This record gives sequence, structure tokens and C-alpha cells, in this order.
Amino acid sequence: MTPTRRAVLRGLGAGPVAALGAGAVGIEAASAADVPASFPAPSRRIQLYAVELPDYSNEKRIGYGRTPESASIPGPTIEMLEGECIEIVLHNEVSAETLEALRTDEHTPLGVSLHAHGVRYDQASDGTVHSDSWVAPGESRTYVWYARPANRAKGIVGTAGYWWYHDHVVGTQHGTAGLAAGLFGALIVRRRSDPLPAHTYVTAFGDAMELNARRYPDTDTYDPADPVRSNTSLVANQGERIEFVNIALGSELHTWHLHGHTWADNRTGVLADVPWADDVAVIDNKTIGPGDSFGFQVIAGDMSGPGHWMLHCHLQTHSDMGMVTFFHVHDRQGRPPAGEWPPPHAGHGM
Ligand SMILES: [Cu+2]
Repeated sequence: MTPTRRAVLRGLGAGPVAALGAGAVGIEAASAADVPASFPAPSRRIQLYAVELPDYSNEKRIGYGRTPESASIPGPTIEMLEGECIEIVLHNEVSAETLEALRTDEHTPLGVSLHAHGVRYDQASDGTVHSDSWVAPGESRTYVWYARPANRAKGIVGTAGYWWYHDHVVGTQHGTAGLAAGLFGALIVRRRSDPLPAHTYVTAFGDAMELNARRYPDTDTYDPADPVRSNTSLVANQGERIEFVNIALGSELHTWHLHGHTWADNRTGVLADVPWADDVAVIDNKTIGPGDSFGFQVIAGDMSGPGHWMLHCHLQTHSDMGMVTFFHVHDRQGRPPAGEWPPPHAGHGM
């Protein structure tokens, strides 16, 4: 048994403790999950709700949200700095009926979970059936993640990277139906010296030729008259630093392609980090297989200017079936590109 200690909740107040749920009793409610002894005390606690969303194409949809009302697909992007240890309290608000309808393996319990890539956690935070770290309907569970910092003297490379988190329980013991339904999101671990973007967008490629669990035109809700920024409305002003985090779900291979922009095939994607042009490949297309995630930062419209820049899977059959959206780069004053949008010849799958 790994030695653990109770987390010390510093400055968290009564609110987050109360939000642990009615199932927690007295002093237990005020104590966090067991934290491995090699981890620092958690400095933050995040609430995460798994919630049913409207069906899409007669398929059940479930999303994670910081609140039940804000649940979305992908779920909220969780950001950490190297050196941080955080708690995530997962609340399962998905009905047993829905979980039963999605279940294809009768041995799998009716629940949801939270499984992370990249960060450190122990078995109690693995989010799997065999480790009994899942959450039944109406219940909550606290997961602990640690972003171990780099330490060159000790040969520790650190945790910084573009990772993701997802369910590992819904449908089968691998969360196959949970992933298909929408239980996933991006996890970014930053090094303290990393540049911060003006905005981060997440694209998740999934089976059924879906991008963020949708097919074009549902992948792109952009309105030039009201250019809100969201994962279905990828908007930037020319010159802004924009970050993309890209995830592959399911069982299909994809290639992730963005028009009008290039990035370095390294941890950050930042071209300025490339010490010399021959040391790291500069790319505009990247193969991404199930379970993979990568990210990068670009300067919107750098050299290429404003425009409705296509973003799609470059597997031709996938893009033809709707694995497409657009990166809408306005001018430096925030004015949308001239002309009609969507264009008159835009077909359903472009
Ligand atoms: Cu694809």
C-alpha cells in the first residue's frame, strides 16, 4: 500500500467542502482524498460534473462541466502549472437509465469516471473499474493529479504538455461509450516560462468522422456579426497568439491539418523555440491516432493574413463526411474578412 496522507485544505473555505455532496458526513466532508506522500498538498480544488446533453443524430451525448449548466463537448479545459497538485471532484449527474442504455459490457458498473493522461496519480485516481475509482449516479469522488516539475539536475523531464482527460467506465471497462458520448476534455500542463495564449481552442477527432462530437456544419457556429469564441466558433484577430489542443478519440487514425499556418513539431509548437530550422520539423499536418494528443501555439494570420482558414482531418473520406471546421481570423482591429459567410458554394461537408 502506498503511504498516503490527508490533504490539507488551505484557504478553500466552506463552499467547496459543502459541494463535496450530501453523501459526505461530518469531518469526512472536510477531508480531501488521500494524497500520495510523494505529492505536495493540493493547492486547488476543481468541481467537475458529468451531465446528459441533448442527443445528436440520435446518439446519446454526455459532457463534463465546471457546473451542470455549463457542461459541454469537449469538457472544460483544465490547466495546471508544473509543480502543482490539484483535486478534481467529479459529480455524476448521469442517470442509471442512460448509463444502462450505453452499456455493452454487462460486467461494467453503471457509473462515470475521470482518467487523465500525462500527470501523476495513484490507483485511487486512475478512474477505472478494476481500481474501483469510478462514480455511481448521484455520487461524487475526488481525484488527485500532480504535475511533477522538471529538474534538470535530477534528470526529471517534467510533466508540461498537451494532455487530455476522459471517462474510462461508460459502456465498457474502457469507457468506449463514454468517449463516443462526449466525456473528454483537454488538460494543459504549462512550464512557468511558457508563453500564454490569448485563447485556447480544443479539437477532438472521433469515430463517425466527428470533430468535437459533431459533423460540419454543426462543427462551426461562427457568426461574423457576433463572433463569440468557443470550440465551435474558432475566432482570432490577426497577430493574436492562439493555442490549439488536439485529441484523437475512438478507434480511427486521423491527420490534423490547418490552412494558412505552420508550427514546430515539438512540445509547445512555438516556432520561436526552434533553435535552428533543421533541428525540429516545421509542419502544418500531423497524424494523430487514438489516445494521442498534441498542441501548439500560432500567431493568427501571421504572413497569411485574415481569412476563413480551413481546419480539417486530411484523411479525405473523413473530411468529405464532415470532419471540418474553420479558423476565422479577423483583421487586427477585429473586423471579419470581407464577403459573405458561409460562402455560397459551401456544401455540407465542404
Ligand atoms: Cu479523420
